[in-house]
Amino acid sequence: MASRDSAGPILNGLPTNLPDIDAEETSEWLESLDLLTDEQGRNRARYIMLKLLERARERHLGVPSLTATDHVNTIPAEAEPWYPGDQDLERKFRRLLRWNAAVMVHRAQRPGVGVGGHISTFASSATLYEVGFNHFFRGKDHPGGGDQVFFQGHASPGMYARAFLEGRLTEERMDGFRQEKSHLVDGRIEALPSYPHPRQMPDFWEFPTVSMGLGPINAIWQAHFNKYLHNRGMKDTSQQHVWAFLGDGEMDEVESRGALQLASYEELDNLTFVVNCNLQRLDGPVRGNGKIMSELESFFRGAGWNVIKVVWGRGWDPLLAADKDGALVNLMNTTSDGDYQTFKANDGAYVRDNFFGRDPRTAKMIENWSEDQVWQLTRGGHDFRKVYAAYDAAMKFTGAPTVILAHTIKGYFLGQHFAGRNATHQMKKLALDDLKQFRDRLDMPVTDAQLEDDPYRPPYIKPDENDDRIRYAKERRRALGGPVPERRTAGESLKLPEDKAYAAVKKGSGKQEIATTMALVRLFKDLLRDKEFGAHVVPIIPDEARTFGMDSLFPTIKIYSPHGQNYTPVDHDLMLSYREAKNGQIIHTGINEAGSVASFTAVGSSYATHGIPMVPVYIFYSMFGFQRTGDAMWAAADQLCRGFYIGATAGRTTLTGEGTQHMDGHSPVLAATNPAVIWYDPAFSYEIAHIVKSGLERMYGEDPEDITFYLTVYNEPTVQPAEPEGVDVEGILRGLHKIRTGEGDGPRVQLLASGTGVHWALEAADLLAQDWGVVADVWSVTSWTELRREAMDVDQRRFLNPGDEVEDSWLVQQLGDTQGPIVATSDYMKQTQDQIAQWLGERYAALGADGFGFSDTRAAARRFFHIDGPSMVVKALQKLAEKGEVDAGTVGQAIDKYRLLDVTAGSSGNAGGES
Ligand SMILES: Cc1ncc(C[n+]2csc(CCOP(=O)(O)OP(=O)(O)O)c2C)c(N)n1
Ligand SMILES: [Mg+2]
Repeated sequence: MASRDSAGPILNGLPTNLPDIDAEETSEWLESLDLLTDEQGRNRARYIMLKLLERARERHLGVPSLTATDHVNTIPAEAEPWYPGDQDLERKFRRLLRWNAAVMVHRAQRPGVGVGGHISTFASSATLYEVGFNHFFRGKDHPGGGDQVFFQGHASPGMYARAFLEGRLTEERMDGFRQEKSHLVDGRIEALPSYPHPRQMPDFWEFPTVSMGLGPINAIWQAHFNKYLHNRGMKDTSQQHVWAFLGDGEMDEVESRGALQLASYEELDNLTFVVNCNLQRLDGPVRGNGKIMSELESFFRGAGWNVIKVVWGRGWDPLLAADKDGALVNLMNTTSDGDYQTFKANDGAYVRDNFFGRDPRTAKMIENWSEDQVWQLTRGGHDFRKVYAAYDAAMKFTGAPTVILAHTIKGYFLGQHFAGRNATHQMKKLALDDLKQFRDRLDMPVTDAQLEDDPYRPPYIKPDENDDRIRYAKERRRALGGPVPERRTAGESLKLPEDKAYAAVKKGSGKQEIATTMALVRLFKDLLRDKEFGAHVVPIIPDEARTFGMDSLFPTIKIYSPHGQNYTPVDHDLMLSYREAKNGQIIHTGINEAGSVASFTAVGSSYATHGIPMVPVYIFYSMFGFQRTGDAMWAAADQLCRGFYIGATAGRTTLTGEGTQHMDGHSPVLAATNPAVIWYDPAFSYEIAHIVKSGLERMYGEDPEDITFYLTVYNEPTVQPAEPEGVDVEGILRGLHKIRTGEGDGPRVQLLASGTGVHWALEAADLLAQDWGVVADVWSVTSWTELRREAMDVDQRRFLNPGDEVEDSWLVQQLGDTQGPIVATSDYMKQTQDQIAQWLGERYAALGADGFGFSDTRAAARRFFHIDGPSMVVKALQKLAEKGEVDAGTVGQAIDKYRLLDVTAGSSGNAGGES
């Protein structure tokens, strides 16, 4: 195998094994390069080589692209645009922001409160944000529609400080930072959440970003969704831009990088990432021995992004212009991030000695400079002109997304104890001396006495409305369409489908056996046909449409692709041909659950971000839902998303043969931890119809709730019964309804089951009657979790309001007066069924599929876990025997009769179904 060296000088290199068809010509070219290098120096030769590469790319010669450039600004000083702002007022306003942001966090550390916050992150990114606020970010009233800005979570104090100065937040609220329930002023809560949390502050924050990595991927899918709405003709989003402000440490999250290729493939030029490269994360340097900016540059460029580096402030421009032989650039290129950080934690003398002093030519450049002058050389991310030039270029770039890599200092402006220190991220307050220096640096009208009087409460500084700085800032926002961030919810309403859309599914499947997955897909097909409503449904499918029988949707509603379909699909002559279209309705995300949830998040919050309610229906392989992307689903809940999660191929035993990493017996337990997720585990198609209808009414009806519905559906084909006359719709929706009343005399039991387990309970009821003379009522539990939540709520109300009459929960109303033991089962771990145990006392016994799944037949797997029909029978007999209602010997007889310990004797379950 060829070693890297022998593969040629350029990595992933030139094809060295090509024959040389004109050796003489080749050697002439090589000679002239040698000559140039010898006579004009390496720097000149390098320049020529780079120019040649540039030309070669222009001429499409197929040479490898350069992914890294020198550690200097991408936009040269002479190409910078004119700066349109009032620099002086903007600088003074930034100072007010710096002060108030730090003071808010500092005051939250006052004795007895001590709730913390972050100071250094915003200190490093204030200029990055302010150039955006003054010149780019569009508010909701802008004629082109508003921008969507993802703020770095830990920079929230800066956003609050701005809202405070703009008059959007009061001083009381600032003082309630991170005391969301306890900061009362005249009996009212006056508080602010720690980070961007739309659920806690729904008229302000739009995007929860503080779980690092979710901001970047969600921003990409938000930009994707904006184009989707546009290409489908649902909204003109051509003027709306998505901005994502990210940390350089955050870029190590897989979610931060894992969707970059999608953004370039889809040509998301409506998206700009701004990575705040302060070279530090929480504990210390991001790449002490390396260079995060160069690494990210290569990475993004390799993924097809437009990359703009903002490395140095304008003070460096004359030095770089004078750097004829490249000594300064060489120093810049070869200094590691760890050293850059240390420079800014020291002083001008240190920088002179340890940076410029490393080469006599660079030392000479600044020989007559004072230490202060050296110290004043800033990084690009703190120079509003450089930042403006980058944003301006990003906005004008078409055909690809842009990333701006901005070099900054963590803790900038906060003084020696903060700037560049490893601990700076976690420093939540300023010592008295630091406060005084900070005040001096910012020129704040605060006296020593004020600070000394109560060092925990340095005053906020808010000039009145007529102050030039405030007027300017507010005028800029007015011109750009109003405040940012702002979340609005008053949008258009959705006309829900009429009852007839549900009729076919309620009729059942006749003699045909169909799985509940299929029933659900049929229902959504019918809903899609609704003229007005149908267009609002957005099926989100990772690479599993065929598994779920959704390929039949391809030819009708088509797969969204901004490029359309420029090839002839291999199956073009088939009815179910693979169809992509620019106005396609299906979002096919590829094998990409993280991307799917990001897409769900953008679609499911469209009612707010775009004022257009859209209904995401994200259908996924059950196992790869809540456990793989649970955190993103939590963030979707924070973002007040609405829509349907469909966990298909659900259950620990139902997906035959797929084995332990596919057979999901626990997602409902995970989903139960998310308060915004309403889980249903329907057994029959008519239940699905009522649940989906209720979901649409609750999420998109007159008085919409900020919830998501989660349905688990199975791939086991069974006959779907028609909806029974007088079906208990309330019971279906509240979590429990009786589907069979046992006839005759004899000891009585109650059998509870959900999803595909309902068939086992029906089997058990038959066996109990036939073999043991026991009468069983059978209940379909559509939601163990909802039963529990309601029962807990009743308990809580009784606990806190002891005198009040509180109605029993549905669970107790339905089961409280029934007769006999209660035996429960499902295709999930026992904890699922145990959710209702505490209200049913010793009557209750649950079976469950605990442990890892495995590959086998359904009947064998159900027997192995002892959750099947015969296991229910034995459990019921045992409970009856405990009460003396059947003879104690029957339990052993039943175990023998059904060969309960023999997995080959299982009888519960069909074969077949897609997986
Ligand atoms: C998923 C996740 N893991 C860990 C954290 C904790 N955390 C908060 S901020 C931070 C460091 C951030 O560093 P960076 O992204 O470079 O941002 P900076 O503050 O330097 O701008 C960490 C680890 C988190 N918020 N989310
Ligand atoms: Mg950082």
